[in-house]
Amino acid sequence: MTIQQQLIQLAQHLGLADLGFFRTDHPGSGGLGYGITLVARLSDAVVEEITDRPTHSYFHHYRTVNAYLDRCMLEVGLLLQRQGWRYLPVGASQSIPTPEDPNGFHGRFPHKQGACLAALGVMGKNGLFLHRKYGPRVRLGTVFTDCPLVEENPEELENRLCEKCGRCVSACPAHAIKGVVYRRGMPEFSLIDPRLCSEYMKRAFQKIGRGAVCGICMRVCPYGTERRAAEDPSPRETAEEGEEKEKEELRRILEAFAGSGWELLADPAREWLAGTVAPRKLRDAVAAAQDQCGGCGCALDPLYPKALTLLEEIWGEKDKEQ
Ligand code: B12
Ligand code: SF4
Ligand code: SF4
Repeated sequence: MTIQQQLIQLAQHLGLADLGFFRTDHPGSGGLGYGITLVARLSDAVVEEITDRPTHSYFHHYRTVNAYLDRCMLEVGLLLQRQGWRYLPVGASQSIPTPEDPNGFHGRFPHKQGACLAALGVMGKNGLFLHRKYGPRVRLGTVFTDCPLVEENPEELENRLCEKCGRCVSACPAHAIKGVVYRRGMPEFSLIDPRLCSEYMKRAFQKIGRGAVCGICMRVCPYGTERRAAEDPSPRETAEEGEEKEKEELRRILEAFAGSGWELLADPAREWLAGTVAPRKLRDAVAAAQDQCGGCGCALDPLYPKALTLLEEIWGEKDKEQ
């Protein structure tokens, strides 16, 4: 298994929603040259309780997810280090004041930039990174390394939804969102005024989130929720097309499993293809096979994590409903 496959497997094991790879010469990268973006999904239930103010639950969730991301970045880094590479994690939510920016409106590296370069999504008018599937309801992390990783999605994605929308602009109580659609190469803070946002949070939400959170511009954004039902095919394809492709890919993997001659895996895969096995049973069989054979270097190795992800993506929600 390549190191990149191991990283993807680790990310799945840790419960991350997505992982991306990019090259960079940003000064924050410590000259290491490669970046890994980690994406953690926020709870829809928590985000949807945000109204014209954040909630205590959101503030707690924000802190928990930051700690979780910091932990995941460490695990990713330790895996790289065990194999002889250097790693440098960027604090999930650390602002670093400098003489040029005493307010600390910058981190060591803006995670959003890495996430865009890894083509995991796009920048929104709200100044947030919109994940291609989950919209702005994600938090991000970045690990730099000198391990030469392959960029999987060198093309940056396009955002067409913001052009027709402006919900975040009207919802922002601080009038901090300028209403501009992001274009590559724009100067910093072309999208939002960080001072208006920060001062408003500190003034209005001191007793809820110690002035560190708000999230209204994330709550109201339809990207990743209503986008799937809308006509806009950005960033890549409609949800239906995406699901069809995922099903087709899963079918090909299961055909490989069915032809493996390994009972543990071949039997449930064959039953799946014949439509006679429950998603949960197949998932358990693939996970057991991965435990027993994963990492042995055979052709099935990279297929286990892929199959588990596809099963989760296609059947995860439906399975939970059962
Ligand atoms: C400082 C900071 C703030 C400041 C400044 C906000 C800002 N927009 O930078 C303040 C206090 C205002 C703030 C507020 C909030 N924040 Co804040 N904040 C940060 C922090 C610590 C640093 C951001 C930074 O360095 N900004 C510098 C500016 C210049 O960069 P940028 O705006 O991020 O990105 C620009 C470029 O990177 C460019 N870009 C995109 N692709 C490319 C490619 C290339 C090649 C180049 C050159 C540029 C480029 O596009 C952007 C627009 O100019 C990050 C954590 C981190 N290290 O990233 C969290 C972070 C940005 N915050 C986050 C969040 C969620 C919030 C809030 C909703 C508060 C909350 N948690 O409830 C609000 C939202 C405000 C808003 N609408 O943007 C999340 C965003 C998640 C997401 N989905 O995008 C982050 C990433 C934390 C995390 N770990 O997830 N925050
Ligand atoms: S609310 Fe609308 S305009 Fe704002 S970021 Fe989301 S899609 Fe774009
Ligand atoms: S976090 Fe709140 S104050 Fe800041 S830009 Fe978003 S809606 Fe406006």
